[in-house]
Amino acid sequence: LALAPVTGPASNVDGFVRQFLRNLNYERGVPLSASSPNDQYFAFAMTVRDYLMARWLEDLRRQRVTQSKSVCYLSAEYLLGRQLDNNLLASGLTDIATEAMAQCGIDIEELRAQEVEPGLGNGGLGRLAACFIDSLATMSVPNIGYGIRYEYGIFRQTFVDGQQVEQPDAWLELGSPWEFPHPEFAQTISFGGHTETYDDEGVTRSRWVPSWNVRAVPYNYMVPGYLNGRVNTLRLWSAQATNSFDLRVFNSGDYEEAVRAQTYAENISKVLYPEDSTPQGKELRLQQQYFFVAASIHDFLDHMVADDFGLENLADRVIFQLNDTHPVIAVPELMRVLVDEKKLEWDAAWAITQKCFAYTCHTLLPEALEVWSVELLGRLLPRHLEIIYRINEEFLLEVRERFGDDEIRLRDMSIIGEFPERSVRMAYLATVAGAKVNGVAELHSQLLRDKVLPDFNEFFPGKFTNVTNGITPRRFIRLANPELSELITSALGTGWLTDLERLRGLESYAEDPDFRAAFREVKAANKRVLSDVLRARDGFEVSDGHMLDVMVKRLHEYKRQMLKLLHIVTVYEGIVSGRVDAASVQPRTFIFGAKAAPGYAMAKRIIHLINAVGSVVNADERVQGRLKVLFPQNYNVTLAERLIPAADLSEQISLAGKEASGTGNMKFALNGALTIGTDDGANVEIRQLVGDDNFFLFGMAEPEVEALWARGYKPAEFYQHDESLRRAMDLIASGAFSGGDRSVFEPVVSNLLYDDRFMVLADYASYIEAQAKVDAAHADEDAWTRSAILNVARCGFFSSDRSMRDYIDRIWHTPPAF
Ligand code: 26W
Repeated sequence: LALAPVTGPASNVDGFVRQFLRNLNYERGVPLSASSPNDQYFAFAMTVRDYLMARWLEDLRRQRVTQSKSVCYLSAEYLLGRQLDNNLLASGLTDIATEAMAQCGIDIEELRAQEVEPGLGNGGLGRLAACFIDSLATMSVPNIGYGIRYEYGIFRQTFVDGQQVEQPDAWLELGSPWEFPHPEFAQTISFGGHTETYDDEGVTRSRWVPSWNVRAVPYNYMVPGYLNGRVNTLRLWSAQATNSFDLRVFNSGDYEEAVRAQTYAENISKVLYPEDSTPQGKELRLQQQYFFVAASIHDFLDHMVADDFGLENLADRVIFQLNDTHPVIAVPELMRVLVDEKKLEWDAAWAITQKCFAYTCHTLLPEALEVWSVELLGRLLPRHLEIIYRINEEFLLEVRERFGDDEIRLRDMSIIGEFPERSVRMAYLATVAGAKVNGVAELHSQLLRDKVLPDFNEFFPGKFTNVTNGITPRRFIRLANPELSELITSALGTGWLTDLERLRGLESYAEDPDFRAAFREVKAANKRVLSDVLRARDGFEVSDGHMLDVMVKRLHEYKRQMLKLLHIVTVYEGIVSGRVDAASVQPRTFIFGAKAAPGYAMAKRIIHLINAVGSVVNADERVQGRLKVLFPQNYNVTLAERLIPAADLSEQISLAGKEASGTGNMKFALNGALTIGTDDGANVEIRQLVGDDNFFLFGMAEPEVEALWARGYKPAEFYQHDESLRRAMDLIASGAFSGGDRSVFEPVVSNLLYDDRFMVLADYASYIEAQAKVDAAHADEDAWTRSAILNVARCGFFSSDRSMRDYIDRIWHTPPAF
């Protein structure tokens, strides 16, 4: 990879200082002497931005001029994390900027702390999108990421008496130096109304007569590649009321009603829905989805496709990658544009559409598969509903041709479901329309093919494929773990950050005692950094010499934070009951990080219980120095970057067959934590790569889960037959963690005993046994470090650069460079 020459206004310390002061004076309107940390942060960020600007403009121009194939990534979420350090790293300016700030007498750490991370996503899916655009820029693949500029991102989580309370995330309150509004490229997006047919020179055509519209204003964000001088674009849409919007109401003299209508339009990009996995079927959510995909498609067609570019060849110019079902309404929108506006024949339009889309599925939970009621879809997007009906009709005709009048199969495969209400199955629509459909880890893709969509797999041979997820090593190794990065570079030289398989070279170092000592020192240093962060942020004290056992991810029953908690209660109960000698227990600090969807009552009870167990355990002298439970509030990307490099043990304990992939699992392994995990998602591939000796496997595999369900799962039987489990559950039920009040956590206990959809009790014994192995392994410091190094050495596969290569080879077929 060629290092881009450092040129431009800020390419040396003097230049950086001058440009910084200029920005402070002319963009912020303050002298250095009177500037606030926020002013300084802005001027600093603008200086980095200025440096990247020429490249950005050039790459935008090139994307238009060359007319080579672009990847349009359509995603309702981008969980970006802080931008400043990433953009400094990508531009190679870190040292220059640090020195420049020192010369100005400014503490660069204070500037970093000013940035509020753009939390425009819920979890895995949104963070994956952010990793992918980083990799595409680094690999010089022309790409536009399209999404929504939510005014409020994922809520800020606080705990009040141990219970989650949500607060709005006003990330734009002080503005953002990274965004560029382009009102001149606004699109008008319509909704509602009715459809009609009309005579177009002897041809009967349909058209949509909408009843209201909003303006979609694009905001551009730079996506710089790592030291390659490329800058791609992330384009997020913001909703604004149109002037014409309520002319009628204004004219009727109802000023207040008109202003209310304005608010209605602007609500569309107001807030990110915090549900991750259970769609609520809310009208505003469908408005968000259509709003951003319609704006994106029109934007691309209007500004990126040359006038003389034949639409029949559109697939040579673009692939729209659908990040889960959230953007799938793009399919009937492109059909509407081609048929109603460009006046193509239906079959020609459908042939184009089927080549321009590909669909990634990110879940296996049936309740997470989005459906929209026909009533709602028809009211908001009547023409799109007609188009969906026609797509379905023609699809079912083909199915009938192939399989005969198999009514059950036809009903099962129909894009329109009939129960409990007539609705559009978005995953089916995406599957029928997409050139390819992929899952996000080998196991997930296999289950998708064989269990979720088997009829479609049979009908469309070759359509289903896998691309295992990945993570960007720039953010999650280089930025999050500078000490480890330096150690790796000292062993392997540079180059590994863009060719992560080179980490293999570390295997031999696992046998080198000096390297192991240095590796341990890195971990220890990262723990000290984390300790400082948690002290400042949450008032926590992290004890020295503890194993850090970390479980960070969304709170969901399938991920089984309850299983982790039962382990903690088991160890605690063992010590306080006197059956286990405290001195024999390996000192451990358990760290949780998790947000619960605001409407997910059971998840919120589990958060409450984690905090309750933490308060009791941390205050109990009998386990002092041995056990500690920490639950910092508001887990986000910024905190993840501190927690992961400090972790010893990574908890990946979902019920087999439920976690599509997981990406936190990859981040931990690449930062030298060992995994305790089930045979689920990408854990399977991690274990294959690192080897059984370097991974703590437990629990049922997916076929066993299936078999137990088939036999009839009775969780109470596990409770009755396992004394240790009984003691732990009884302790929770006794009110020991709720001041003697047995009612507080009764629903959690009952749920486990009588329902336990995710088979926590069935996997408990196996988990406890695996945790005993963890204790034993951790007692041998050298062997543990050896395993940790091998985890790093063998996980290069999980770079999102590799994921992008797989998408290019298997799905996009885009040329590798501009
Ligand atoms: C409200 C509807 C809804 C439904 C599903 C919202 C969000 C979703 C997402 C698909 C949930 C999600 O983030 N899935 C995660 O995607 C990651 C990236 O592929 C995977 O690593 C995780 O296993 C998967 O849970």
